[in-house]
Order: sequence, then structure tokens, then C-alpha cells
Amino acid sequence: MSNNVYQQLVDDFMARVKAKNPGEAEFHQAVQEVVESLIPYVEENPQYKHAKVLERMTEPERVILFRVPWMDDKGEIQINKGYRIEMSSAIGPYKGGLRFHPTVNLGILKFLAYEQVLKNSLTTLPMGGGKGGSDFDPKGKSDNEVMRFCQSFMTELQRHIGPNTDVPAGDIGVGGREIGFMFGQYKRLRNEFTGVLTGKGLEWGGSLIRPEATGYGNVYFAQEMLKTRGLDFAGKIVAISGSGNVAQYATEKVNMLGGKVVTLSDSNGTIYDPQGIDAEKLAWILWLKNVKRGRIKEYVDKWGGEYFHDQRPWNVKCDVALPCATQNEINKEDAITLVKNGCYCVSEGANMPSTPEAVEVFIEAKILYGPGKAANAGGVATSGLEMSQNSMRLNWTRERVDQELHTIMVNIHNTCQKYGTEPDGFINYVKGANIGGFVKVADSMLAQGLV
Ligand code: NDP
Ligand code: 2IT
Repeated sequence: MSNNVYQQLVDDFMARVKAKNPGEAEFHQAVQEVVESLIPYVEENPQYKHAKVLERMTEPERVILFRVPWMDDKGEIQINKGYRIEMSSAIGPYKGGLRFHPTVNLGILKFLAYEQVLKNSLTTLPMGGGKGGSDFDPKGKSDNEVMRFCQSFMTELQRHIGPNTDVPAGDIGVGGREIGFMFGQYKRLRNEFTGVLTGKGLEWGGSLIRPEATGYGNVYFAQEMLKTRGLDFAGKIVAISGSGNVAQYATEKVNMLGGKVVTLSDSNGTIYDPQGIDAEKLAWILWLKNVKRGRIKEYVDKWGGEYFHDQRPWNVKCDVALPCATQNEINKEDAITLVKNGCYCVSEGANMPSTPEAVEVFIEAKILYGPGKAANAGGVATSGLEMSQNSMRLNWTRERVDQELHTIMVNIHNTCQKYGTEPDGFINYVKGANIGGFVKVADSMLAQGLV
């Protein structure tokens, strides 16, 4: 079949998705990227076509929307929206994070849940896909306000989740503090101590390496990509965006491998430190972000370097870029600048940080480009390892979990290579991740009948 015929099938598919899901721009974007890879594959494998597997996967199994009322410290009543998208349970219980951020809406959570289905399949662990969250903004709230919000959120969510049904975790705005408050409320309401959430504290069912896992895993994935060209991290200049969970531990792992991280950012701007953000500076950033909950610009007062207000890191010259903040944070212009400045490896810690136009620039330039659903799968993979430990009522050592995470990231890389290598040898990781994640979910759906 010619490329034009495939393009027509993609356009028809997307026209239906847009008509059924109006106004959900990020969801359309995520689906389009996937169907562009998958339509040719589905045409060659008609069992998936006849069973309309792709169409079914694009409709969530269940969407839960609820009211979250809570009282702030002044005694004023606040009302937020709560969501859980249960996208696919084809290969295991729904699994995926909760995002608390004022921009959260249905379309953003559906994009994240859609990506999660393929990502979780790539890990090889038995996890379906889901995502949830709220338009609640934890910034500037007291610990007590965050606790009251989390308790109210879980009071409703608890009736929909469970260790064998749906297992949420963290994402933007949801870290150890929020998971703790939600776990405590789940336990009170259900009178059950179970692995209903991952990202728990070490003393109460959490796994070693889960906090590090997304950042470490992203760097392990980049390391595998670099290896295909005979390269490694030693002496490489690395630009990282974000300064939250994923960015922090990506920085740590790059340092461990001998690279130099020169940028971090938050929603207000970017810091540039040409000397490199070493272990001592990083320890201070962890305190700044996780304890003081301050802004990244405070870094330059303490350690020097430059602060670029309202800018992202992509103008800085680097070998490797690790976007670890949020969706659509690299646009076409940024991608052109990165490539022009000599960047040859982009590994996505965030979910869908590159716009479709930016992805096109990377693929055309044939640089090493690892899409989020492959490159950041280490977080959810280690959540899967936390679930296993909870089921066994055992705690594995740091070394063991890190080793398993590393093996999983190497295997995901190999899956992408298997399904994404083009005739000229170039590895199209987008195609590889989409097809590699799809097959297991699709075969399970075929086996389970019309569900
Ligand atoms: P955190 O809340 O810990 O940190 C988020 C970081 O990104 C902060 O520095 C934040 O800055 C910045 N950021 C958030 N929104 C924006 C925005 N709209 N514009 C610019 N900067 C922004 O979240 P995580 O580190 O956990 O998540 C980062 C990314 O990684 C997300 O895309 C998430 O979906 C993805 N991810 C996370 C996983 C995990 O295990 N946590 C697993 C896989 C993917 P500020 O403080 O100013 O808001
Ligand atoms: O996007 C993601 O993969 C996550 N936020 C982690 C999900 C999880 O269940 O650990």
C-alpha cells in the first residue's frame, strides 16, 4: 500500500477521533502519533483491523469524574475537579499516575492514559493503563491544605480503585507527601493495608529506587541509544528541563556516568551553570524543591551561573537533551536550535514533551530520539516492582531493584530496535515503541473477546 493510502486512513481515523472527542487537543496529538505508526502495521495484520482493536483502544474503558470539596486554612470552601481515566485493563489492573496541576483537564489526562497503556506494555510487566488527577494546585498551599485536599480526593476515588483493580501513583504535583496523605485516607476508609498506590514511603510498603526510577531509567535508555553509535555519557554536556522528581534523578544518574548537566528549569525560567550541577549542588536543589518548595532561580544566588526568565533550556549548546518537565515543551523552533547546536540525542523523561513538528525535525535529522513512552517507562516499571514486593510482602534491596530497572530499560530499547529499525539502519524509536507496545495489548484484546 502506498504512503498516500496510509495517510488517508490516518486522516479518516483522526477525523472520527476528533468528532467523538471535541476540544481535547493533547489527546488528539497523542493518538495521531500512535496511529501514524500503527495503521501500516494493522493493515499488514488484518486480524487487528477486523476486530477494530485500534478503535477500541482509543475509547477509555471507563472515565470517572467527581467533585472534590475541601476547606482552606482561612475556612473558605474550595471546589476542585477529580478524574480517573481507566483506559485499558487488557494486560493487567489499570496503572498510572495522578497529576495535580491547574492545567489538568479531561483531554490532558486522556492523552496521558493513552500513552500509559503502550508504555506499561513495553515494560513487559502485567499492568493496564490509567491516569488521573485534579486541577488542584499544590503550589503555595500549606501541608494541612494539601492533606485536606488529598483526603477529600481519596474519599471519592477509593470506591473505584484497589490493588487488583486500579493502582495510582505520582506525577506532576504528586510526590511522597501526597501519596502518604492519600494512602492514609484509603486505609481509614477501607480498613485495608494493601498496595493500592505506588510511590509509598519505605517504612510503609514503598520500594527502594522508586523515587529515582524515572530519571535513572531515562538515562539508562539514553545510554542504550548512545551505545548504538559507539558513544556514552562520559564528558557529554547535558541540558535538562524541569527540576522536579524526574529531572532531579536524571541529573544524579548523568553525574554518576560522568556527564555534565548544565541546565534545569521550572515554569518560571531556566538556570544555566556551565560548571555543571554536581552532587553537592544537586543535594541543595533537592532541599530547595522538595523541602523549601522554592523556585529554581534561587540557584544562581547560591551557586552562580545565569538565570533566563521565562525561557526553556533549548538554546543552550548540548550533546544530549533530557526534557523532564511537561508536554509540548519543545516546539519546532527549539528542535531546530537543538539540532543546529549539535545535539544528537533527545531522551524524553516527560510525557509528550516534543510537539509533532519537533519530533519531525528530530526524525528527519536522524538523531537519537527516544519518545517518552519508552524512555520514561522506568518509573511505572518500578511501580510494577513495588506491586510485586507488596504482593509478596517482601522488600528487595536497592541493588536488586536498580538491576531490574536497568534490565527493563535495556529490553525496552531492544524492543524499539526490533520494531523500529528502518531499511537504512536508522532506528525510528517512535515507530518501535508504538508497535512494540501495541502487540501484547492487541493480542490480549483479541483473546478476551469483544471487550
Ligand atoms: P514534578 O511535579 O516533580 O516536577 C515537575 C517539574 O516540571 C517542575 O520543575 C515544574 O515546575 C515543571 N513544570 C510543570 N509544569 C510545567 C509547565 N506547564 N511549564 C514549565 N514547567 C513545568 O513532576 P515529575 O518530575 O514527576 O514529572 C515531570 C514529567 O515527567 C511529567 O511530564 C510527568 O508526566 C513525567 N513522568 C513522571 C513520572 C514519575 O514517576 N514521576 C514517570 C514518567 C513520566 P514548577 O515547579 O514551576 O511547576
Ligand atoms: O507517567 C508515568 O508513567 C507516571 N507518572 C508513573 C506512573 C506509575 O504508576 O508509576
